[in-house]
Amino acid sequence: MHAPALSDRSIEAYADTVEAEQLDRLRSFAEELEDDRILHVNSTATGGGVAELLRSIVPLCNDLGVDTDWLVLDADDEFFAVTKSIHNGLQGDDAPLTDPMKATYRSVTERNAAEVDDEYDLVVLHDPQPLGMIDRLRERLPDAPIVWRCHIDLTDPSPDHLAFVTEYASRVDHAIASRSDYAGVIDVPTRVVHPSIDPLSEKNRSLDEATVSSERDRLYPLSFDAPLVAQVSRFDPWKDQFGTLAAFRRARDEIPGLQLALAGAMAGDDPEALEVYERVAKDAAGEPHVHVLTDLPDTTINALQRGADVVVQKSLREGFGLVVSEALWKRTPVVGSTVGGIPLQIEDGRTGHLVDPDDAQAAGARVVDLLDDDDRRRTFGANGREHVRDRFLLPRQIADLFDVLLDVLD
Ligand code: UPG
Repeated sequence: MHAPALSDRSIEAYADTVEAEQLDRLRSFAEELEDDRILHVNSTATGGGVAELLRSIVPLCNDLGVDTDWLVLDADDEFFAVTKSIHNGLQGDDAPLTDPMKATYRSVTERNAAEVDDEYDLVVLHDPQPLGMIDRLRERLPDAPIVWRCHIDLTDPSPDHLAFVTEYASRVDHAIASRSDYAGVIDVPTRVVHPSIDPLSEKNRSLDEATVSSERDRLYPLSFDAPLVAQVSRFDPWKDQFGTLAAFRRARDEIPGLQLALAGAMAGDDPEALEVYERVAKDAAGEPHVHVLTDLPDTTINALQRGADVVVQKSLREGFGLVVSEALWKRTPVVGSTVGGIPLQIEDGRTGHLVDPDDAQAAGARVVDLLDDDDRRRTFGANGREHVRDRFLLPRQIADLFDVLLDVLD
């Protein structure tokens, strides 16, 4: 196990952005947890939504006086091939799950669990990757409740994968899911906590003119002066970059000069990323208006989400979809699919548009509607910012998390 390096956060800094009541609620829960030592475990320090959340949650919990650590599994490609298969299976894919794969999962998770020190009062395991630690953790920390935080879309899991994960997940003390529809899929007490974005992170903070200007230069030949559609997502089959490409092509028929940016990262625990990236890049080859971009720094992602006229998130499954709130916070309307957590964030006709996940043509038509109407884009953008401020910023998520942890420790 290893602990990622983190930058400090201070709760005081959120006072200008977040309602005082939300901060008071957070501080009062934090006081009740001040004698507890909490550990979060996941499978990657970089790339993807879970690492994005923990990078902000962990330092802010510590600033609030709640002693919180974050450890990342030490594992190799073989393990990550197994856990990506489990991830895909839970989201509904008919992915393989053989006995040797299960054995790999068990041995890596047990080996990591043996390294956890025995002074924690509560452990939060994120997603299926570390769940296999449960028996060893119970031996080492017999009094510490174990919480499973599931970030996955559990709308239609494949039965084999669900059975395998349930073997472990049904033995945790409590689970947390991102939407009420996912609670109850596994028979264990479950509360819903919506994820959130950090308005002060490098990815989401406001940018001054000089920074925007240097980021523009970095993104050249992509231009913020011509109409621009963007998607920011790991290269992953569920993110449906091919659907976005089809929507873009439909929109470009009506908006000459329209550009598309497909920005994607290679998360450390995602062995499919390179292959999906290569397929997307090949599909878009010969279209100079399509920019397939990899591993951009957070400041550049920030500038891209601001510079885009419309963001598209046409996922086929999506536990929540931080990228939707990231764009709305920057006043960029989003066209997204009616899956998972996306409809919690996009109010159709108020902050963006919702489309059927199979209907790329409808997505393209909605992009055109938005590009054709500057006022509508501005209004949706302003609504989106306030919707995220009310519901999807970091202090609210940590308060909800603390609320669950206090219940579990009770
Ligand atoms: N990102 C980058 N650079 C890229 C691509 C992505 O920084 O090139 C970031 C993106 O800005 C966002 C994160 O990676 O902060 C991706 O998060 P998200 O959109 O939530 O997707 P996942 O990585 O799939 O995250 C998982 C779930 C998702 C959920 C999240 C937190 O699939 O639905 O919102 O966990 O619960």
